[in-house]
Amino acid sequence: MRYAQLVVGPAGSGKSTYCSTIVKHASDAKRIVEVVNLDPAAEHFDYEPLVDIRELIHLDDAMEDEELKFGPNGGLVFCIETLLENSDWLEEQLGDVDDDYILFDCPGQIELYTHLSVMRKIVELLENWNFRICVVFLIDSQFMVDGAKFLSGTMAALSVMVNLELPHVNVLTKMDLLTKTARKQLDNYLEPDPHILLADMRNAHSKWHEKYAKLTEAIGEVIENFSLVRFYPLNIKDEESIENILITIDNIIQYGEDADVKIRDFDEEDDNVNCD
Ligand SMILES: Nc1nc2c(ncn2[C@@H]2O[C@H](COP(=O)(O)OP(=O)(O)OP(=O)(O)O)[C@@H](O)[C@H]2O)c(=O)[nH]1
Ligand SMILES: [Mg+2]
Repeated sequence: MRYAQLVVGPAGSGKSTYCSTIVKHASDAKRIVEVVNLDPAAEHFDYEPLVDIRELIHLDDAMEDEELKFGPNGGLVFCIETLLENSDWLEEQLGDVDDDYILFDCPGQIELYTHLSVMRKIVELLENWNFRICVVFLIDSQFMVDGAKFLSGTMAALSVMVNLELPHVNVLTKMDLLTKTARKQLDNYLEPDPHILLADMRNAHSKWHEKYAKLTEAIGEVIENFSLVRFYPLNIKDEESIENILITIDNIIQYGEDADVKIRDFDEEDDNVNCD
């Protein structure tokens, strides 16, 4: 068995930072976690990728092509489709290492996960290659601190769940940036309680709420009754917070239960540092 996290979420939600944070945290525990960059437009990340889609195709290739003439969003979908057409390339790059653990750092265009089928096809490929996958949906906690935003973030998380049909963990990123008041407000929502949400939206006296109060209420109840959506806060400055997220995901993909946990001999590695 092989293990993977598909790291998805809106633009700038912290996907690449999450990947480098998990790699660093894991390596401190002498555990090997690799990252694959699936973002053809990535400009910067703080990890050494095992595989980089930009070596196959860069967003600029699609946008600057005289015939294709794609804009950034169409170009991105084209790049992921190109990756699918070249699945042999990806398979070869990933190798065939039993019990490995890979984070897939995905692009930030939310439509890739909510209604297009390209990411679903990537998932099918990975499953065929024996990966057990957990989707990690990241959302910036700063956009979740009032009732309406929380509801809209929840709906985004739900549509990813429904579209990708995989075990799923929602993570609230950038907790270190929240003020005390915002953190308190967010705590009310972490175990989603439609009553608190509704009270909050009622207090907002918005026209939308007046008109759609029943809809908001119904959505809130569906979320609660089916325990559909839960959010895990992540503070990358707190090792315990990182560990909690990792343990949660490991349990979901049953990592460590039937895997020979990979441990790297760091002393040996340090003697052979390759600085190219
Ligand atoms: N303080 C703080 N900043 C963060 C955190 N996560 C991400 N950032 C910052 O937020 C910005 C975006 O982070 P990225 O990790 O590049 O986000 P991304 O989701 O990979 O972005 P795209 O790939 O462009 O969609 C960067 O400036 C990060 O330094 C966090 O947990 N805390
Ligand atoms: Mg990124």
